[in-house]
Amino acid sequence: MLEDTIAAVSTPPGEGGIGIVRISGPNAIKIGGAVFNFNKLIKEPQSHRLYYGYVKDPESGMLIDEALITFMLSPNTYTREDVVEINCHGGALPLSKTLELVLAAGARMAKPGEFTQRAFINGRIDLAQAEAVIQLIRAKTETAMMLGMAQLQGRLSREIKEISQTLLRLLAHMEASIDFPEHQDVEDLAREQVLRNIEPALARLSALLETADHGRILREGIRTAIVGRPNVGKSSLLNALLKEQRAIVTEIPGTTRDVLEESINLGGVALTIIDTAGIRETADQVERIGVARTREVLEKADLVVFVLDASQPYSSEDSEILNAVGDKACIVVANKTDLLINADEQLCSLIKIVSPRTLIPLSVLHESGLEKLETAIVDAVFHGEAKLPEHTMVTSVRHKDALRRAQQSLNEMLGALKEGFAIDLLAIDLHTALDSLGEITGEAVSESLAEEIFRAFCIGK
Ligand SMILES: Nc1nc2c(ncn2[C@@H]2O[C@H](COP(=O)(O)OP(=O)(O)OP(=O)(O)O)[C@@H](O)[C@H]2O)c(=O)[nH]1
Ligand SMILES: [Mg+2]
Repeated sequence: MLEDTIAAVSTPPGEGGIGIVRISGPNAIKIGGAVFNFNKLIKEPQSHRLYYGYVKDPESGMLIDEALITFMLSPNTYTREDVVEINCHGGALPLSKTLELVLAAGARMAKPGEFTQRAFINGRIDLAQAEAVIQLIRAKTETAMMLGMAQLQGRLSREIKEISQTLLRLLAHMEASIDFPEHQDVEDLAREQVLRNIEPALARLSALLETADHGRILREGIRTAIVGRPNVGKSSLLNALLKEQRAIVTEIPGTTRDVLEESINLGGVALTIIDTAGIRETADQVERIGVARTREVLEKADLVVFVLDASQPYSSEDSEILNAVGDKACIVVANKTDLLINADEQLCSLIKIVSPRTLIPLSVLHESGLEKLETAIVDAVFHGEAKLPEHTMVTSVRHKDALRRAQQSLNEMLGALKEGFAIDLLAIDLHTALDSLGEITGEAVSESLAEEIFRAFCIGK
């Protein structure tokens, strides 16, 4: 696969000052040279220098674009292969025509993420670092960007490698005692080494795992679902948080029939707010589907904002919704407080009903209480401390899953050790744990999984 040369437009579609065609592989230099006319005589272009000239069709001699070209020799390149970048004008035609010429000259169209995949295969970055590239590209807040950058620099990978090193040393002890079964002292030493070193390794794993939910939320945002009966003001609340008239608001119950999703930046944390169809028993088919979707959203949410109409009595429908929320983190909003005549008393009784959940009185109409709600949202998820990433953080569900499996294998090994199981059985658990950790950095990852990860990239990356 690495024997062919790949090419793609590496800048986003649309018009821009420049657009870049990137070529990588053994024939990159030759192909780049074939489609380019230097404006003065250049015998041997130097690596990592920018040259001025024209993209030219080698067959017809037609000039396509005025451009800059860079030849970058292996190994100091993005992919570690020879790389050529042609900076064209950023328009659809100059770029697609230039790419066409490059393909005609012998390159193959790159698949999504294939440049980064080559950087991984050629050992410039590991899998966790490759994933960090997508994180960085998709970051919606500065915090998410910082997390991506830390992972790209290899912070998580180093931590994982250190833990793996410890485990590998233990494995060596175990294998020595398997090889010399007649030496009881070798086995005793192995058991003692495992006992002494496994707890610290487990502690490091749990410390990483503890950062996982926090890390994912910092990266992807808090998924906050707004739920409640029809007409209580859910869509009005979404619009107020977004500060734009995104969702349709009417006095007709059942206005929202589908799920709406929007992002805002709340003090450096991305908040994905999801407006849902009001939950109620209904004969209307469209609305029923909407309600079913609401229930799905509820399951995946990190946080639920349950909206009540404070001017209406708390009903059995309300309590049914609260039951559906279950033990998810939940903030209750008492909306339409502007309609209350005896506000204190009415709110007091609501507070009792929804306790121990926090109740935030609100009037979307009068725009009062919104700031309190925003603070409560961040508090609910971060328990008062939206910490910025100082230490290594796990931000991906894939990594979390692998860490948990490693932890499980080590715990099983520890249990077996204490029960006096044979050392070769313990070694199996240790191997499994090492494999799980290797999935994070990509040392022990299946080809299909790696493919899947890179498919999530855009073309040209
Ligand atoms: N008095 C008052 N009316 C409000 C307030 N917030 C919303 N409303 C009104 O309540 C009605 C329903 O608002 P929506 O935001 O559409 O309610 P919803 O919960 O999204 O309703 P469905 O989509 O039907 O489930 C509209 O007429 C709003 O103008 C408020 O704070 N005070
Ligand atoms: Mg609505």
